[in-house]
Amino acid sequence: MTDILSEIKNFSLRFNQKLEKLFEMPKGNEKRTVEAMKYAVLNGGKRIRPFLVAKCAELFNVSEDKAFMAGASLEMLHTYSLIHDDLPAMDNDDLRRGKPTCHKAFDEATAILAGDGLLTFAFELLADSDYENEKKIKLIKLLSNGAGAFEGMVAGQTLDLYAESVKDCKEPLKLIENIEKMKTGCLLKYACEAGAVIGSANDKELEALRVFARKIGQTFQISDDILDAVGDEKKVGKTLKKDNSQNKLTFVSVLGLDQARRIEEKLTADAKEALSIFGGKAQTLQNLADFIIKRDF
Ligand code: GRG
Repeated sequence: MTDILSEIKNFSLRFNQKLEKLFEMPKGNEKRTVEAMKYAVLNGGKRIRPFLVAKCAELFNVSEDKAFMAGASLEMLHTYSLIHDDLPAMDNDDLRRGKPTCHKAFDEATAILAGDGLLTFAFELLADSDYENEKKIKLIKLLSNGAGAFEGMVAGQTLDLYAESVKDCKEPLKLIENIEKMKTGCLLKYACEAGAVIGSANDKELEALRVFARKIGQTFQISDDILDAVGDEKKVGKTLKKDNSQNKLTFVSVLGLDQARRIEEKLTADAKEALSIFGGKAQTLQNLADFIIKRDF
């Protein structure tokens, strides 16, 4: 656990140094939005998604440097979703990554623009990257699909908003599983797919990584719900116990804490098993699966 934690932290240090260099500050007043984008992106964050891209790519002997641009563009997109999720019209949060949310540090209009800017920047980075054209197009297609409103993250967020108004839901577990699959799972799936695309994985390898992603996506959301219920606000860096006070459907409210923990353990075992075709090369990814359920932030 400590090994994987320090591996992720060391990765983040290298990643953040390169990430910062991607922001060129405009000279005019338009720089305010770019400052807000930079504030939100460089404001902490575990960097799990770019770490996943890099480690999946490493299975195919692709260097961390080569995987960087796919990870960076994903982190831009992920941060846009956090900025917009924190807005008063959505979750209305004051704290993100232990610091004031983007709309608190700047203002609401700037935070909306910063999210828009990051979403667009993600695709610009991929378009400008030095991956071969065929891979670039695949990455752009997969990312837009995973982030989008038809079956991706925006679709999941839409269902989540709708779920808040559903009274007496008949199949709550099905509903939250579906929300999680799109809202949280799609970007984690993309992270694994991106590593596979960069590494020219074959169909069997791509499928194994997709199964792994699905399982860790579920554990990621369950652990997020557990942290909301019983986590330490200082460590997690955001306002906790909101789910309960808002009567939200979550894995903890539907299954109870013990059952949620049992399911997480089974999913983690399945995630690790999915990687068996890669042998010892997948050890770090298997450790990451363990980290996701044991994390306290
Ligand atoms: C606003 C279009 C739109 C989408 C929002 C990201 C998201 C969708 C909602 C955030 C709410 C939430 C708690 C989602 C569950 C899991 C999740 C995505 C947590 C945040 O990701 P971490 O823990 O965050 O990787 P860091 O800060 O480490 O990057």
